[in-house]
Order: sequence, then C-alpha cells, then structure tokens
Amino acid sequence: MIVGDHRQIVIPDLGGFRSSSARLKGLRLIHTHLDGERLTGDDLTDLALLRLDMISAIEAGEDGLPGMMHTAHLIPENPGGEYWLLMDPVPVLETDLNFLKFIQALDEQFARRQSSRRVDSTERAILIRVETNPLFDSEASIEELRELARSSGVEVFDSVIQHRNKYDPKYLMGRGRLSDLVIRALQIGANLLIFDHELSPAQVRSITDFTELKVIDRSQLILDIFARRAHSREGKIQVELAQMQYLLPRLATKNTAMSRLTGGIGGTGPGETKLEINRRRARDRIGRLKRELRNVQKGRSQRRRLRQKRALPVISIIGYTNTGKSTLLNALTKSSVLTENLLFATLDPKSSRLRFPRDREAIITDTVGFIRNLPKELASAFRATLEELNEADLLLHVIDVSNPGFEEQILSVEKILEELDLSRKKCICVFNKVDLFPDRDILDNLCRRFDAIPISALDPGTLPPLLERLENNI
Ligand SMILES: Nc1nc2c(ncn2[C@@H]2O[C@H](COP(=O)(O)OP(=O)(O)OP(=O)(O)O)[C@@H](O)[C@H]2O)c(=O)[nH]1
Ligand SMILES: [Mg+2]
Repeated sequence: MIVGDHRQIVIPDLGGFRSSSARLKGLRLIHTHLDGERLTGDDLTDLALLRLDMISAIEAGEDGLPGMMHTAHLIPENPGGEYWLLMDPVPVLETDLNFLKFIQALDEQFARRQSSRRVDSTERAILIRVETNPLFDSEASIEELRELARSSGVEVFDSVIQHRNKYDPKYLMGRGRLSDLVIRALQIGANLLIFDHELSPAQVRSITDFTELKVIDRSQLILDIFARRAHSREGKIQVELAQMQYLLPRLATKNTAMSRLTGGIGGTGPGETKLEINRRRARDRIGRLKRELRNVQKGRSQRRRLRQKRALPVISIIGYTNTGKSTLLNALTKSSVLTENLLFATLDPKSSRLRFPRDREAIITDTVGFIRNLPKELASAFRATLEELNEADLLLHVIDVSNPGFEEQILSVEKILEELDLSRKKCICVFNKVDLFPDRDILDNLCRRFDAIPISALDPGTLPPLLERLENNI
C-alpha cells in the first residue's frame, strides 16, 4: 500500500522482492489518478521497468465512487515493437478476470518466445556502446566486443550503439534509452548488459540498480576470459590478482547489488564465498597473491638463465589476439599448441625449438595476445610475463591482414610495445591469413608499405621466405 500526492507516488525499492518467474515480478499495481487520467506514459514505463504483472488505474468519480478500470500488461517481442497491451476498460465492480490463470498463460507465452532463440548459455547479453566521437568506428568496436563475449561463452542477443554529445555521468547513456533497453531485455529474455567501455564503480552501481540486470564492462569481460583460460599456476595467480584489483574499488561497505557485481560471468569471479568478501580481506588476498607471484616468477627467471647459458637466440611471436600466433608457432616447429578461433586462446605461452634448414637453431616463444585498452589491472598483473620480451633477440609481429581493422590492431600493438619499452627491438612483420585476403595486388602493395612478409600459417608452403628472413636476422 503506497500513498502518494496528486502528482506522484514513490515506489519503494523492490530489489528484495523476488518472484518465482525470471520474467514477471509477481506484483500488480492497482492505483487511481485524482485528476481522472487513465493509464499514463509513466505508468507504462513503470510496468516495464518494474516488470509488474499488471498495472491498473481505477477512475475515481466526482461522487467518490470507483468507475472504469484501465489495465495494461507486458507482452513478448512482436513485430509491432510494442511492449504493452491495453485491455478493454471495464467497470471495476464487474471485472471477472481469473488473474492467476491469466498471468500463468502470459508467463508461458514469454517463456515460449524466449526459448525460440538459441540459448545454450545462461548468460544472454545485450551489447552497448555509447559513442561521443562521430569519427570513431563504433561498429568495429562492438564487433570486437561481440567476439570477446563469444570467447567467454556469452550468448549475444542484441547490440545497441547510441550516439550522444557527451556521456551521461550516471548512466553513460540517456535514462530514456536505458529504460527502452530494460524493456527490450525483458522481451527478448536477456539478463546481462555488457558495456563497450570502462565503467566507474558508481556507474555500474547506478545502472545495475536502475535496470535490475547484471551489468559488466569491457574490462570485466576480458578479465573473465582470462580467468577461464589461465591454466598454469602463474597465469592463475596473475588473473586472480587482476580480478581482485579490479574488484577492490568496487566493494562498497553497503551494497545490495553486490552479488551481481562480484559474481562475474557464470560465477567465474575470484574465489571464496563471494558475498563475504570485504575490503580488508581483499587487500590481504592481494598481498598474498603478489608474494606468491614473486615466488613463481623466481623459478621462471632461473629457467630462463639456464636457457641463456645454452646461448640459443630467442624469437618471440607477438601480435593482436586471434591473429594466428600459436598456429604459426605450431607450423614453424611442428608442435601442437592449442589454437582456437577465440580471443585469448593462449594465456600460458609455450616455447619451442625452431630448427632452420641449415641446422641453426633458435628458441621461439608464443605470447599472450594483445588487445587495445587492455584493462590496467591485467596489464600490471601480466607485466612481468610481458617484460620477458625484453630478452628476445627478435620480435615476430603476426598481423591478421584479413581483418579489416588490421591497421588499428598494428597501432595498438605498437603502443603496447612502447609502454613495455620494446619499440627499439628488431621486429619482423608478417601478414597472416593471406588465404582469406581477396586481392593479390592490393596485398602486394600492403606488404611493401608495411615491409611485411605474406604467409598463411595454415599452409607450410608459404613459410620458407619467412624462415629465410628470420635466419638472416639471427
Ligand atoms: N584462414 C586462416 N586461418 C588461420 C590462419 N592462421 C590461423 N588461423 C586461424 O585463426 C584462429 C586463431 O589462431 P591462433 O593461432 O589460436 O591465434 P593466436 O594469435 O594464437 O590467438 P590468441 O592466443 O587467442 O591470442 C584459429 O582458428 C586458426 O585456425 C591462416 O593463415 N589462415
Ligand atoms: Mg595463441
């Protein structure tokens, strides 16, 4: 029971109120407008945002008696795009609707519509990018986000790009547009919003509170992929360290949305009972992880010194993620490192021996793929691994020339090399996946322009010119 004034009612936070259905809230709102209005636009927005089973406005007559009842309810996705249906008004004392039967049928209708989509994963996302720069290629960026989502096992149901002059400080996008999104999510059965941005802890909180959906940003998505794919002890420690560092500023003392914030995708958040994590524990854990990491890395540098004693030259393969680095390592050394059409397939890089035709030898190492705007927590956690590139005698930069965004990818890689103080190191560029490149003449031109060697890591026949160049440089 809520009492308002002639202008508004304030609906309390319903966050704690859970219904058995994931779709409808199990609540009906029955109210009256003092100035004789029927259902208003605000009413219909509340219907959707609060996922009410139904909303009714009862007319109040001059004589104080109830008049007609106006009712609306949500409907599943439909070609007309409406999200609500207005029922015929009836005098309130004559309603004979069997509400329970009706709402069960409606809920089933939602369920049927949603299951006509392919849903193998429990995470069904809408991707969102808010663009303030009209020159930026937001399509490409959201495409990369889609690949990241796929790599972390999330099913993408929809994606939205909103152009704005500036970001909304609280919600990033406009409040109205965000309401539309909630409705859309409800209709198509999405339960996760992924923003192609780095959100501030406060933004995540306000968007989560407003939408009642799980909200994650690009950094968290990347962290999640890393968490899934780290297998070695070192990799696991590095990822957990990065996750904890990401989480720390987001741990508020009082926060109802906490379980959603700390859960990560499908519960791959950092270990321990998630709800109990508090700042002090998080700090302790970070300290412990850092110490462990130092120990593990000591062992690694000892192994490295041994290798140096053997005095074999070291070639390090680097490049943007999913460009074919591991495939090339396999092809060059006839080994079988895991390769996959996923971003960040390799997190625990392997080294292998490379034997040149004239019996020279080198060590060739694979590396974690690069990506633009790597979350800073990951960058610092993986710094030690990446700094090993300092000891390479030669860098082999693998570029996926079949990707329309390959030039931006080159720039991102060069920027990261600079940050690691590696830009002066000798570097050979290869254009990989030439089998997917449509035009030979354009390719030849590009190779000249970038001084790159065209190869296809899947076709050993294309590798001899590269081998020759490597051997000469060594
Ligand atoms: N068509 C084509 N596909 C290739 C070629 N080289 C690699 N691929 C495919 O590209 C995908 C990524 O290859 P990986 O070797 O895993 O790429 P990576 O650079 O190691 O990726 P991360 O470790 O995720 O950064 C795989 O599906 C490969 O089969 C190529 O020359 N041509
Ligand atoms: Mg790889």
